[in-house]
Amino acid sequence: IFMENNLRRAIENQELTVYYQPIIDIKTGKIKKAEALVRWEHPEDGIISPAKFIPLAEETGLIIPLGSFVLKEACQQLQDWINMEYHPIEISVNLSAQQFHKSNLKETVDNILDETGLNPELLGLEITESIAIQNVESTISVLNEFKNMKVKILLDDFGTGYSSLSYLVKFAVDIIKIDRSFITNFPHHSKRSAIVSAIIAMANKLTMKTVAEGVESWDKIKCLNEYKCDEAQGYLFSKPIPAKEFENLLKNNIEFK
Ligand code: G
Ligand code: G
Ligand code: MN
Ligand code: NA
Repeated sequence: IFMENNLRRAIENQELTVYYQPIIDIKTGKIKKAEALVRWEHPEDGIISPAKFIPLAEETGLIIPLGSFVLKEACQQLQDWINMEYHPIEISVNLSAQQFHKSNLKETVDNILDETGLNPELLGLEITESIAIQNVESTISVLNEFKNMKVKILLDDFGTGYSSLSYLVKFAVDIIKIDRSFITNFPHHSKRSAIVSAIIAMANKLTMKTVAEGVESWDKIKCLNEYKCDEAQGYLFSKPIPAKEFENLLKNNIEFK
């Protein structure tokens, strides 16, 4: 209860802030997207990781206002960067199960796009396989609504859930994010390399794009490029950083090469 009230207050007092992690176009080395990742700037305890408060937010329903805050903040931030005519990018925002299945998410997203003026094609929503399979019928219909709106869908942490590959046909997914666990030890671990190359080949055949998560070294980039992976994200390029720092990367038209 103590923590719950603290989190409630944090949302009201605007102690939540959004960090951004670059997602790189492997071919050009340029920034292609920013993933929005929430942080709690606690007045005494400093920065608190979402891993510590997202589960609580989900249990208490606070994830609905929290999630709307992150969506609005990320869309507004990207529109600001577009207005400043920085190197153009897209944004992606993580969703939780409740937001996806139990709130009027389409209306929320519609309103935020309206208020911020952001082009829907520049917004991506990240859902995990476990969110998607919680209610397959609901997932199919929500994803089709976003497809009609031209909002992109990213399947996060791909390969760690229990979903059947047949869902890739049923669900209107645009981008597969290959989970960090497959990228760690890759390309030296031959079984992991086989899985990574197979996921990328499958995605390409399904005309989906791929993002490799958790990339921490250049040898991985070289190999991912050979496998025809489109984009990469990880500490090799940057950890999640505050908006102002991210803005400097855009301003300087940074190329990671
Ligand atoms: O950024 P970090 O590695 O600390 O994130 C930890 C976890 O919290 C990740 O699984 C990430 O997807 C999740 N997370 C970060 N920001 C958000 C958010 O705005 N909404 C939801 N639902 N999850 C988030
Ligand atoms: O679950 P999700 O993919 O949304 O989690 C994203 C989180 O993964 C980021 O918030 C970040 O803290 C973490 N992350 C991003 N890149 C790396 C990386 O290269 N190595 C590690 N260990 N974690 C990363
Ligand atoms: Mn994510
Ligand atoms: Na992930």
